[in-house]
Amino acid sequence: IRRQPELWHQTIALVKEKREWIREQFLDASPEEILFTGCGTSYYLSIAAAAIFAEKTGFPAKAVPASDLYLKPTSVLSPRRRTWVIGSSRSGNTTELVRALQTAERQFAVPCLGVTGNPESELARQTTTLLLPHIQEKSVVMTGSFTNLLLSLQIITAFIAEDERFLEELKHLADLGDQILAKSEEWGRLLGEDRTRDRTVYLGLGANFGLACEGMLKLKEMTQEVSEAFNPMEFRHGPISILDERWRVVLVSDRSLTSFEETLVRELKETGAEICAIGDGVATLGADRPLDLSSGLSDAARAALTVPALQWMAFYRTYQMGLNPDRPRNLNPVVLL
Ligand code: F1P
Repeated sequence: IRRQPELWHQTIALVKEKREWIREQFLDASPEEILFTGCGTSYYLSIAAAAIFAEKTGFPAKAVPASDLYLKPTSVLSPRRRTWVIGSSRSGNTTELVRALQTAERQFAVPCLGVTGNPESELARQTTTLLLPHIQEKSVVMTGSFTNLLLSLQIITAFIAEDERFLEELKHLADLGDQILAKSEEWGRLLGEDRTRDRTVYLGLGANFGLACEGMLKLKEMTQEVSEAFNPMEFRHGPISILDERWRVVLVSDRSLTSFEETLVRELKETGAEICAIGDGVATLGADRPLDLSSGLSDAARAALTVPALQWMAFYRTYQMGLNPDRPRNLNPVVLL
C-alpha cells in the first residue's frame, strides 16, 4: 500500500512514452463506444475508468464484468456500433478476461487493448497490450495494482481527450501521494481498529461507485466481514433499511454533489449508523469521521488518491482480528476456470 506514490510516478513515465502508440490504437479501432472490462478489482477499476473516460472524451463508455463479455457477448456488444474493448488484469491470466478478449476479437472482430502487469501472461501473448511490469504484487489481494491500472486508464483518457490539464493533474497526484498516504493511514488505522461497528457500506456515484466497490471488496476479502457498495442516491431507495448502530457508512464524496451529500449525511445519521466521508472539502458535510484529502484536484483526477484510505482501513482491521491480510481464505491470486 505504502509504495503506491513511487509506482504512480513510474506508471506516468511509462504510459507517457506510449502516447503515440495509444493514439494509433484508438484511431485504428475508430470506436463509437468503449467497453472497459476485467474481473473483481480489475472490474471495479474499469467502472471508475469508464465513467471518467465518458466524461472527459464525450464517447459512450461503460464497464462490464469480463464474464458478461465472454459468456453473453451479444448482451454487451452491439453490431450497430464499433466498439473498442479495454481489458485490465494484474495477472493477465484470469480466464474470464482472457477468453472475453478472445471472444471479442475472434468472433466479433472487435479490437481490444489489454493492460496488465505481467509480460509473460496469456493476455500479453494474445492481445495488443500495454505492459506495466512494476505493478506486480506478492499479495493475493490487489492494492497498488488497482490504483496503478486505474491511473494508466486515466492517462489513456487524457491522451484521447487531448486534455493536457487533466494530464498535469495526474502528475500532481503522484507528487501529493506520500503526504496523502500518511494522512490516509492514520484515518484508516483508527477506523479499522475500531470494531464497535462490524458491518460497512461504501457509497459512491459515477466513477466513485467503482471506488466504493473496491472499498467493499478490500474489507470483504481481508476480513470476511459484511460489506456492501451502492450508489448513494440508490441506497435511499430500499437498502437504507438495513442501517442501524451496527453499521458504518463510508461515503466517497464528489465535490459537485455537496448539497445532496449534506442532506444524505443528515438522513443517514438518523439511522444510528456511523458516517465517514472521504474526499476534498468533506469536513463540512457533517460526517462523524471525515477524511479531508484537501488535494485541490478535480474529482476525475483524485480517484486513485481516495483508495489508499480504504485499503488501510481493511488492512488494520485484519491485523486487529489476527488474520493475514495477504492471504484471504478461499481466494487465489489468479482465478481460473
Ligand atoms: C482479479 C482478481 C482480484 C482478486 C484476487 C484474484 O485478477 O480476481 O480481483 O482480488 O486478487 O484476482 P486480475 O485479473 O486483475 O489478475
